[in-house]
Order: sequence, then structure tokens, then C-alpha cells
Amino acid sequence: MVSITPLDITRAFAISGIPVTSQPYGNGHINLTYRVGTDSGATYLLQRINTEIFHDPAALMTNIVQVTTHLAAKVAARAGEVSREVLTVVETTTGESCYQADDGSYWRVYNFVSDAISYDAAPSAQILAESGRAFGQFQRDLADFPAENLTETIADFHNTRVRRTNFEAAVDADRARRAAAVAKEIDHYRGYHHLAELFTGADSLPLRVTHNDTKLNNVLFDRYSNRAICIVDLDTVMPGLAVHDFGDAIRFGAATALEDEPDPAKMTCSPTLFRAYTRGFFTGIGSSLHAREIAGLVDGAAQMTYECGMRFLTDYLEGDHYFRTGRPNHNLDRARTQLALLDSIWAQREQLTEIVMSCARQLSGENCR
Ligand code: ADP
Ligand code: GN1
Ligand code: MG
Repeated sequence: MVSITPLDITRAFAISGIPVTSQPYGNGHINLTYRVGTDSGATYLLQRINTEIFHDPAALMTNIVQVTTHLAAKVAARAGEVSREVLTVVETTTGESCYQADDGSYWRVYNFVSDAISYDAAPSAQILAESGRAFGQFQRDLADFPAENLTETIADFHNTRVRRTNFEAAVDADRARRAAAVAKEIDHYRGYHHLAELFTGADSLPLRVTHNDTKLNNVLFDRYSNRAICIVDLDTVMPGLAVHDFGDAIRFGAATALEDEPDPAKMTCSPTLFRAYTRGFFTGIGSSLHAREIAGLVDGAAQMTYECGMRFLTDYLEGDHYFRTGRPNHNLDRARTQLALLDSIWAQREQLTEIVMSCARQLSGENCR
């Protein structure tokens, strides 16, 4: 059987020219991504949507089309460059936002944002501050988006209690027979199980339209100016909490090591990077955060680190079926770095709270120390 190639798939879309080159692209854990070049010089980003995770690709794409249309209007209103600052969905030749290949797989195409770069680790505090500004602006731009128009693409995505329940079920089932070897890590996560209760009580925080996957590598930077230009990976834009968007960005961006660093001793939360992100985030989001949200930002970072780390360990216990892995124990390494990071955030929470409060006093972000 001849298998269908990325070039064949791209021909199903209303692109300029004939696709001639394709290479795997980026470091995402979920979708399969290719950069595709055509004989006209135009470049596209082709993705196979992971339908093990996103069960309704058409609804997912409807979300993305609506969100990008909304963002494009905001960018145009401030005389920005819409084609570089917002993802552009390329339709199929029959006018659909995704394409189902003969083997049942679902694909989509975006315009490739050229001269842009994304980072798996913050090369400087300034870059991280820029990503904070961009994610803050993203939330501000979506503040008037009708949340009821969005389909929930993954149920209970940041429902940390459900994540805790799933983790305990994976420990009990021990499908991959790995639980005994990671008893120490399991207990370590259990020591933080109280974090699943945060933001669940009567004082729950306002629901906003949030990104929900605010990793630094989901921001594109202009290669020359290092300005954050475009937020990508819009699969999980759903109603959510500002503290979760903030917290997940800290988890990834204010870390002193890569998410999958094999030596967890290298992993801590850098107060310098934390301050930079916080400053940028406040600058981008403006004055719209409630005092209760500001007071919850450090807890949001702890909760997202606990949740994501526990998801990595859950996946390890279940035999690595969710996150893409590139080596044995990849998910275990990730689960261990998140534990080290969580210990570091938890030990520094007073200092980090002071940083948040000092930035909050200067909502514009200027003179934030
Ligand atoms: P995943 O869901 O697997 O994380 P992403 O949508 O984040 O996939 O894409 C993977 C990577 O591809 C991103 O981290 C980013 O570096 C890059 N990328 C995504 N969209 C574009 C685009 N339109 N133009 C250029 N690069 C992109
Ligand atoms: C996944 O798709 P990507 O690689 O940007 C995951 C996030 C995790 C992250 C950990 C849909 O993000 O929730 O925080 O990996 N996305 C999904 O790196 O599960
Ligand atoms: Mg991504």
C-alpha cells in the first residue's frame, strides 16, 4: 500500500503553487506538524490533527476560525500586520477548514509565519517578558469574545481534581507495570494533592476565554526584532481561568531547565524570569484582572506545574499514549523535572507573591521591580 504523503495532503488545500518540499517542524507534543514549501515560493504549515485527543476536528476548527477572525479584527483595529500576528487558516479546495484523508486522518493548513522563531527555553528575561505581554494581550483581545460560541475541545482540561483522579486510577491500574519503580515520584505528587482543591470553592474565579496551553513555544517571535508576534496552538482556546494561563506559562518559561531535562537537579523556578513574565503579562492584559485573580497567580503556577507533571506521570504509568515521546522514560523525566520545579515554586512562594504584588502596583508594567 502506498501511503499518502504531506505533499499529497497539502494539494487538497487552496494554496498558491504546487507543494514541492516538506519537513517535520516544531516540538509540539500533540499534533504532527510539517513545513511545506511550494514552487510559487509560498510556505505553509501542515498539521495532522491528533484525533485520539481531539475527537471532533470540525468543531475544533470552527473554534479556531471564530477565534482567529475575532483576533484579526483586533489586530487590524490597532493597525497591526494581520497576516503575521494572527494564524490564518487555509481552506481546502472545497471550502472546508480541514481535510479528511482516505485513511481517516484529519489535516489542516495555516499560512506559515515567516522569519519567526519559537523557543523551548527562554534565552533571556526580555524574551519571556515579551511572551507574557503577548499572552496578556491575547486574553485582553478575547475579553469580548462570546464564550458560549466555543466548543469544549477537551473536557476538564484544567480540572485539576479530575487530573488527580485520573492519576490515582492510573496508579491503581498500573497498566504498564511501572508503578513500583516510581513509588517515590507517586508519593511526591501525592504530597501536593491539596493543590487540586485550589480555585474550586465558592470564591471561584471569573471564567474568561483563555488559551490554556501557554508554553513559550506556542509564541512566535520575529527573528530580527525578537518581538512576540503571534500566538499559535489554538486547539485549547476555551473558557478558563487567567491564573491557569499565567501559571502554565511560568511552569514552562520561568524554568531553569528544559521540560524534559534528564537531571532534575538542574530544574528550579528563576525569580528573575518569573518577574519578567509577570511584568510582561500585566503590561499585555492591562487593568482587567480582579484582585482575587492577582492573588491567585502564584498558586496558579504551582497548580499548573503539579497538574502537568502529574499528567506526564499518568501517561508514563499508562504506557506513553498521550504525549509524544522521543526516548524511553521521556515522560518520567518530564514528571521528575516538574516535581523539582514544583518544589522550587512552593519553597519560594512568598518571594514570588511579593514580585506579583509589586508588579500589580504598577499595572502598566513599568518600573516593576
Ligand atoms: P502542537 O499542538 O503539537 O504543540 P503547534 O500548533 O504548537 O503543535 O505547532 C508546533 C510548532 O510549530 C509551534 O510550537 C511553533 O513553533 C510552530 N508553528 C505553529 N504554527 C505556526 C505557523 N503558522 N507558522 C510558523 N510556525 C508555526
Ligand atoms: C501539550 O501541544 P503542546 O505541546 O503545545 C499539552 C499541554 C501540556 C504540554 C506540556 C492539548 O502542549 O496541555 O501542558 O504539552 N497539550 C494538550 O508540554 O494536551
Ligand atoms: Mg504547541
